Amino acid sequence: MRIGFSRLAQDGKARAGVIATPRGEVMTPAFMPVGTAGTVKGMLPGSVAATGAQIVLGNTYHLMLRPGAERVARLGGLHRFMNWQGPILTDSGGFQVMSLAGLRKLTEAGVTFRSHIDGSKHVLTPERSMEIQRLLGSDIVMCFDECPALPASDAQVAESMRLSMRWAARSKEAFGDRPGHALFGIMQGGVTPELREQSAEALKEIGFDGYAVGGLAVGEGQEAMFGVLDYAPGFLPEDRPRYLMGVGKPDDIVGAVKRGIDMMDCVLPSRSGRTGQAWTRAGQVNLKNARHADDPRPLDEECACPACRGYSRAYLHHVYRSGEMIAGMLLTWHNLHYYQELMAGMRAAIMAGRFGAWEAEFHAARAQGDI
Ligand code: PRF
Ligand code: ZN
Repeated sequence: MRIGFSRLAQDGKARAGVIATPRGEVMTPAFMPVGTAGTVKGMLPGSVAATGAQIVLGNTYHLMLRPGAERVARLGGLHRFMNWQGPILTDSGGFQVMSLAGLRKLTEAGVTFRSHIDGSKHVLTPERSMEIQRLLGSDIVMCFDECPALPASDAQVAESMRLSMRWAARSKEAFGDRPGHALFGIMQGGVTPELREQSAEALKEIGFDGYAVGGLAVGEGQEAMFGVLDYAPGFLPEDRPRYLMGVGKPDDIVGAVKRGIDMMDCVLPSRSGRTGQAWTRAGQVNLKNARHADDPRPLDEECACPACRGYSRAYLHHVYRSGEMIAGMLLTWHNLHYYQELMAGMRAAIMAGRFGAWEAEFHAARAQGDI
């Protein structure tokens, strides 16, 4: 079976659809929780699914260093290893090498770098990244790309984009023909329309199952990001999923979907859950704050997640302050639940042709402040 994408409805530029994979369907717009090292931190796979997530993300960079891709393959692949039977998308490692690794050397061939864990030396190329993602058993494989660190000159962004497009062609060649598995290209080009268009043209020429917008949410700010998203998705084929990598806060996600993005991933809901931050209809709530110490109310009266159904703000504050593991577990669950509710709300609104009204309600609830 080929991985397919069906568009079910469109409202303005916002799209609702479904990605069909041999491991199950993914309704879009979709938010993918990040399971970097073979776990969505603090959550059992069944709990991740209970929040409504239908696909999780894994990372080539982390898994190649520890426990190693060949070892995961010997143990039956990543789905079996982490006990997540739904679809998995893996990032290719290029972005994480540039942001996490120690000493690194970039050449036409690929990147040589030192592990952030033990300083050991490794090489990633488009070919090796495809091999690792195959060993992991990834359902949606990402091209090996380079995302230039900011600040970068126009010439650097252009040169980096062209390198990423040569690597995209090598990724496609190395990926080969693997029915049941998809390969996504990654658009680069910074905040320059001409470079974004050239990148999209190069990717379309090669031909991919889906197309990602990379190189955003790297410090340019929401206004600049939305500026690119006003035109960049329009350069990509309408009949393939569009994935915005590493985004974002709830209002970033809503703005991206409004501009034609179908998939997103971000560590924010899980990472901020571990640091005492909750995301709600009314915006961000900091459970560290002493004002919650005597508050018997749930985090959000209207939320159906276990943290809100079973516990008070006072309890969440207490366990966070006490350094108890359950604090991160409950807040991660709530945050992932909230993110999935957000996606479901947008999906239903797009299907009903009322995305504009839904968006107005989303912003109005946040403007009211604390709940
Ligand atoms: N490329 C890859 N992964 C990514 C990015 C990218 O540009 C980003 C940028 N926000 C996040 N993750 N391969
Ligand atoms: Zn909740």
